[in-house]
Parts: sequence; structure tokens; C-alpha cells
Amino acid sequence: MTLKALIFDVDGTLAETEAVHLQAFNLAFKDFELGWTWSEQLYLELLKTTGGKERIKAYMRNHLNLDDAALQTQIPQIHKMKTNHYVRLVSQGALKLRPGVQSLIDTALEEELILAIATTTSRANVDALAMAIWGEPAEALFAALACGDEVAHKKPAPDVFLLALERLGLNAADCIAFEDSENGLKSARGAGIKTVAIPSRFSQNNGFKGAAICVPEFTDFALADLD
Ligand code: XBP
Ligand code: MG
Repeated sequence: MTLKALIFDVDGTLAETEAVHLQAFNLAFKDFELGWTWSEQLYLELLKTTGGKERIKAYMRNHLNLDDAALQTQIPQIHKMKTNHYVRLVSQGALKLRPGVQSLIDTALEEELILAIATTTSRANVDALAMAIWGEPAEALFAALACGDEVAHKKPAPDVFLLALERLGLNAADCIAFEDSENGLKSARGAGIKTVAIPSRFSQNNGFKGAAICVPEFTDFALADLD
């Protein structure tokens, strides 16, 4: 395999974003006076459903046993408000990269590897993180971005990694993926991409079968480990 590109998941991988997503969900629920508050414990369970809109629907169905069509029509607005809160919190400096991410990116650029993103979240959230960390939109650093609402099926389906490969114009064998969650690992493996699993704060109890290697942090990994 001639390694040509690194494909990064965002949430939980580039940064421990889920605590800020959780805060943003709860702020939006307050704005809409829903009387819902998601605890970290509950969020660990809800994260099994990828996609914020899908997660709210799963919560209504599985935890509130609520099949309220009128309320379901409000989900896109609730999620838009959540995204507004998330973008504001991130732009106010709520997040930093996980340890070792920047040095891996620097090494990749020195070795003229291409960088890409394959994430379930929205482009707005990816750009908010990139602006906060690097002071420029994600496309300045990442040659290809594939985001959640661009594909028919979110992770663990392979769609978003297949879209990233298509936009890169590369084969799976030319790339390595980095993921923090079981859903994300399944998605990358479903696209045939060798994957490094780096569990995050909210995915410690996930299974990582099929990962080429599973390490606690990026600082515990070097690209040579996969030769
Ligand atoms: C992340 C997700 C997203 C985020 C919330 O998955 O599933 O839904 O939790 O962001 P991954 P949105 O890290 O595998 O990409 O509310 O924008 O979906
Ligand atoms: Mg993730």
C-alpha cells in the first residue's frame, strides 16, 4: 500500500466535542421549553444513534415513548438551534485538539500526505472547529470533506467514508482512517479503509473489533506503526 491520505472523523477524534454537543442540545431544549435535560449518563446511551436529529427522534421514541408527529416536525428547528449554540460555544474557545493530533497533521503534511474529513456532523460544525483551532475554514487544511447530511445513511453505514474517497479520487487501500467510536470504525471498515481507533471520553465502552490498531491517544501512535 502506498499511503496517500489520512481521513479523520471529527467528533471525539480531532477533539472531545461531545461534551459541547451535549451542552448545546440542553440549551436548545431549554429555548424550546421542552423540559428535557440530557445527563452525561443518558448521552452515552443516546450516542449509539449517530446524527443529532436522529438522536432527538430516538430519545423521543425510546425514552419518552412519545410519538408526537407535531413535535417531530419541530426536530429540524430544535437541531438548528442546537447547532447555533454549538457553533457559538466552539467559537468562544470551548474546544482544543486531542493530544497528538496537530503533530500527526504536521508529519502528514511533511510527508506530502493528503488530509480529509469524514464525519456525521454538519459542515457548519466542522468549520467552527477549524476556525477556532486554525483560524481558517476546514477546506484550507482538508482536501476533501464529507459531512453527515450529504449522505443517505449516516455511520455505521460506509456512505460518508465512500464519499470522502470519491472526493479524494483515491482507493481505500491508499488511505488510513482515524475514528473514536464503534459506529465510526464500522463505517470506515465498511468502506474498506484501514482504521486506527482512538477511543474518546464518550466511547470508552465501545467495541473496536476490526481496527488495525487501538490506542488511547494520538501520542501513542506513529504512522510507521502501520507499516
Ligand atoms: C458524531 C455524531 C454527531 C454529533 C452531533 O459522529 O454522531 O451526530 O454527535 O453532531 P461521528 P450533529 O463522530 O462518528 O462523526 O448534532 O451535528 O449531528
Ligand atoms: Mg466520532
